[in-house]
Amino acid sequence: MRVLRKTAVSAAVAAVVLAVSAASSDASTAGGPKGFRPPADSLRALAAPINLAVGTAIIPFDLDHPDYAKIAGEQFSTVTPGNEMKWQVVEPTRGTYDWSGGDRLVEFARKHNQKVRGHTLLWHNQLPTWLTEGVNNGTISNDELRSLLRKHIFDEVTHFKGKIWQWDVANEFFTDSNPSRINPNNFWVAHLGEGIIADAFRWAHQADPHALLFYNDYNIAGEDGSNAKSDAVYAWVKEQLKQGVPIHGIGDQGHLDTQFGFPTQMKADLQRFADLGLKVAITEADVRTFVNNPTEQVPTSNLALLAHPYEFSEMLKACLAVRECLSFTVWGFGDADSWVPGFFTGEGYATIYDVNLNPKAAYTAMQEDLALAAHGAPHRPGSHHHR
Ligand code: 9MR
Repeated sequence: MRVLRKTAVSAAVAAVVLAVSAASSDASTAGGPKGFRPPADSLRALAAPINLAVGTAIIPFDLDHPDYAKIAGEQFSTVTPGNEMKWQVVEPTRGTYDWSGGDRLVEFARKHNQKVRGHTLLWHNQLPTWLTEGVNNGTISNDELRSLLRKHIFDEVTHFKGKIWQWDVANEFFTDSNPSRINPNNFWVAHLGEGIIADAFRWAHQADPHALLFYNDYNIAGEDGSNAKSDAVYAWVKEQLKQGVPIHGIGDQGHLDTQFGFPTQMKADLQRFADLGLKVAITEADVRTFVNNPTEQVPTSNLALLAHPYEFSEMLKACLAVRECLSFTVWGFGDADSWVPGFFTGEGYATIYDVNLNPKAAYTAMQEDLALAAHGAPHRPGSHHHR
């Protein structure tokens, strides 16, 4: 069945692509400024008619590699720096900023008519050593830590002001427990209290009132099975909104693993955030599975091979079904560069292109879903019964 469906839809993709290519260069709305036009069958072009941004994290930061840069530019309408806007990278030495990576990404995005997701201002990971050491050895007091954070957020958001579409202001504050709650042992919470999250949003909003400010986390769209983490974030964000905290969106990272099955309430969870008046986004999509050989990235079973495109497709469809879902971003697009094998022993195959940057079945599934979402299925001629 799956195979038949795929064949039929592939024909639909082809038909749409022909129609789009035949149209005049006006189709460049899908594309970009003069001189740059993405292919009609690219993910970004297929998603353009419904105004969904399809994105990728730029990991590795390989914008000089022609094959890599070609895919990054042609397929995606939004980009996220994998690491280049994190505090550790932008202020490796206290008081000395290095914006070079972030600036480079912003320039790449401008050339390719892409929007930028800024990532991330307040997180417990990838902090500069001078900061964590200073806090741990007592030379940086909590008061000073607070003013350092305020300065970090103001300086960074101001530096990129007007160039960032969505900022992941705060990242990964909730526990993976049932019930879930803001982690009291989180570096920021332990030193400055839970209210620091709201302050971060207020500071970011003051620095760039036009950027959309997101709370970003993993397993907050049902991936934990119990929905406990989603419930906790939902209750928290509802309260923040009541207090007037400038939070505009919730990002579900979307790091899935085929061994757990697809989280069927993803769409409902995204929708209930949207019903609070928030935008939503899938911000770091990938689907890992068990692999035979980490360097070859070949799944161990047929089931895994089938589950992989299925889960990408279901996740994309959950976003497509929710009007307020603005963007669907994958966390890197090539298996050779994914973070997964380094973090999950024995797992991999998590992205939509293989180790040689050839598109996988998950890529095709996304093309098909986007084509259907944007253009519908071809109309059938009426059937006449002959007696
Ligand atoms: O992809 C990032 C990788 O290069 C870094 O080594 C890692 C450090 O923790 O962070 C990765 O990105 C993370 C993102 O910033 C937040 N969500 C989880 C991502 C994968 O670990």
